Amino acid sequence: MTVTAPERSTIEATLRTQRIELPSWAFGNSGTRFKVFAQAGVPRDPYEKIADAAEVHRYTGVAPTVALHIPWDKVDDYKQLADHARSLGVALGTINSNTFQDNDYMFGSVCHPDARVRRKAVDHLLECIDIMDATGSQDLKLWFADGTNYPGQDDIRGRQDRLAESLRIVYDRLGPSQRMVLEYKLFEPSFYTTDVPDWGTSLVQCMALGPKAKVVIDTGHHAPGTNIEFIVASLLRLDRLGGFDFNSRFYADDDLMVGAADPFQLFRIMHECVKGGALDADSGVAFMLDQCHNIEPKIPAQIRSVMNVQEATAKALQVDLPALVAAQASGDVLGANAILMDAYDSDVRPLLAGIRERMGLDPDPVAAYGRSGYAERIARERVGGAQAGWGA
Ligand code: RM4
Ligand code: MN
Repeated sequence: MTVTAPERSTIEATLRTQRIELPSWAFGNSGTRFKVFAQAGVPRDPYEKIADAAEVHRYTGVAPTVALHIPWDKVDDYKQLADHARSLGVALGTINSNTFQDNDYMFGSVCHPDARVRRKAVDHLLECIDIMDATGSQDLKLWFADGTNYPGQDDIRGRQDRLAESLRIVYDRLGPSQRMVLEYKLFEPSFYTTDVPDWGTSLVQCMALGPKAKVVIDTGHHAPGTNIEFIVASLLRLDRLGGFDFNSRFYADDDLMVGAADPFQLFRIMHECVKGGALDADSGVAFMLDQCHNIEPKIPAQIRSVMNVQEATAKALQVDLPALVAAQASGDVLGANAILMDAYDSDVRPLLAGIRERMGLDPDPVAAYGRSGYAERIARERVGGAQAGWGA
C-alpha cells in the first residue's frame, strides 16, 4: 500500500467534495411507541420535506441530495418532485423501500411463508425501481423487518431461500447504473430471528446476486460493543460496501444524531474509509444519514449531524499515514496508537470554518440557520393539513 503524507490542500479538497445524503423522514414528526411530540412547522408533504433538506444544504454546502422513503414520500409526479428539488439547489437520492407497515407483513415480507405476500413485497420493490427511473436515483435501499418472534415459528433456512428468490427478481430488474443496497439489523421489530441480522448475511445474499448488490452499514444496527470499523474495512476490501446509514445509539436503535453517542467510533470508521478510498468520488460508497429527531428541532439537528460527519472525516484525514504504516511495520504499538490519537485529539473546527468561508458559506452553519428566520417562517406558514410522520 502506498501512502503519502496528508497535504493541507488535499485534505481541503476532500472535505469540499465530500457528500452527505439527508433522509426526508428526518424532517417529519417522529418519536417512540410511547409518544410522538409534534413540532411546529413540520412539513406536510414531500415537497416541504425537500425544502427543509435544502436548508441543510444551504448552510453546509455538502448535503445536496435527499433520500425518499416510499410510500411515505409517494407523489403523483416524481419528475415534478425532482424539478422542485432542483429549483431549491438539491436533487433526489436513494429510494428507500418500505415493506414493514402493511397488515399483510405481520409475518414478514420478502421472506413470508405465503407466496402471495412475497409477491406483493417484490412488486413494491419493483415499483421503487420505476420511481428510481423517474427520479434518476441510483440506489434502492432495502431494509427488511422480516424475522420471527418465537423458536419454531418458521423455518430459518427456508426464509433465507425465500429472501434469495425475492431479491433475485428485484436485482434482475435493475438498470445498468442502478444498484441495490441491503441493510442489516440485529433485532427489532423481530425479537427471536431477523432474516438479515448482520453483515455476513447481507454479504452472502449480495454475493449471490452480483456486483450491483452491496451492503449498507446502519451504524445503529449492531449489538453493543460491535467493532463497526472492522466491518467497514472488510467490506471495502471486498468492494461490497454500498454505503452508510449514519446515526448513533446508546442502547438499541434510537437513531440519535451521528457522532453524538460515540464520536471516537465515527472517527475510527472514517479512518477506515480514508484508508480504503471510500471518500474518492468514484468509490461507490454513499454516506447517508438515517436519523430521527424526537425532541430536538429537526433542521439544526441535521445540520449538526452533517458537521459531525465532517469533523470525524477531517480528523481521519489528519492521520499521518506514512508514520502510522512505519510504526505498524516496526511493531511500535504505542507509537502507532499515538499517531491515531493525535489525529483524533486535534481540533479541526477552525479548519472546517475556514473551508466554509472559502466556499462562500457562514463558518457557523447552525448559527447562520438560526439567524435566517426560516424556523419562524415555517411555523407561521405551515398551518393546517396533516404533519408528516412515519405513518406507523
Ligand atoms: C429502519 C432502517 C431503514 C430506515 C427505517 C426508517 O430501521 O434503518 O434504513 O429506512 O428504519
Ligand atoms: Mn437505516
